Amino acid sequence: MMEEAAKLLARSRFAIAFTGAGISAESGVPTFRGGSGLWKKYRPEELATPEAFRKDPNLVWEFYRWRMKLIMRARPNRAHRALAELERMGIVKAVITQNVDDLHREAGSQNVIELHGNIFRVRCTSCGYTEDLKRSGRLNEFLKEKGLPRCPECGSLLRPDVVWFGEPLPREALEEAFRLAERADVVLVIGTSGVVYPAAYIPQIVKETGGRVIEINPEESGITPIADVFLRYPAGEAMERLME
Ligand code: BJW
Ligand code: ZN
Repeated sequence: MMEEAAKLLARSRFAIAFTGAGISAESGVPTFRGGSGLWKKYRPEELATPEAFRKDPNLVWEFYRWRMKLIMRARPNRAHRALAELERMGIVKAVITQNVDDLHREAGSQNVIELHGNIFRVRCTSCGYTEDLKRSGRLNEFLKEKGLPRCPECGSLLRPDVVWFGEPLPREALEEAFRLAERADVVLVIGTSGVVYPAAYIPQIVKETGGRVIEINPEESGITPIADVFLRYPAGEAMERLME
């Protein structure tokens, strides 16, 4: 199985990666679904919605500040690093991620497409103001502040610049991801339950346009039925063995 996957990758002309929360699990970032995916008494899916934010912005901001602190301390793991290495080798052309944690870029991947935004960016709920808190150097200050964050331009509520259920994905990122999927002859799907759309179309498009699907996940997922090779391992171990 491992040899077959390695062969597919080595012989590919245009391989891409499609990643989800599972690739960051070994960095200590909790996944959304399954055993450990609980925060207080809420399921993350109940908090990642515009309705939850309208009803109780304090609760939603408390959740996101907690996640920002956790993710801030997280470091890329050997799976993130292996993907960056595969890009440097010219094998993987792009990483399409559903993650908001920035760990692919920190690991050295250059061509990263973020489908669900980035947790270190905030944006205004009424005007066009956005801020990248890592770049502006205000992340620590922001996390210390109590109460609801306000827009410095217009005073309205700020929100995390991530995509919640029922919201459209960033158009350019989604179009680029679909273009890449149509071109790809191999997609390496790592650590996603494959149930959230339209992101989950990415491996399906690769498959339908004649490409191969390699999946890495310790559990079966929504992608497993279309996987040509299913490597049932945690991401770090599978990527390390694949690189040998
Ligand atoms: C390991 C591991 C280890 C563990 N190694 N692996 C078509 C059909 C059905 C429904 C829909 C559809 N189209 C749209 C919908 C509705 C909805 C949807 O998909 N619902 C389904 C759930 C039923 N989609 C939307 O609402 C999307 N928007 C949309 O469609 O808009 C339409 C529109 C157009 C025009 C105007 C208006 C609207 C938006 C979806 C946004 C998702 N947002 C979130 C939160 C992001 C912010 C944040 O981080 O807080 O994105 S939800 C959450 O799920 C997050 C993730 O990116 C996403 C996917 O989760 P992921 O990454 O797969 O994680 P898990 O936890 O599910 O799985 C982890 C996996 O790792 C597991 O398989 C483990 O086994 C594995 N694992 N350890 C490797 N060590
Ligand atoms: Zn504003």
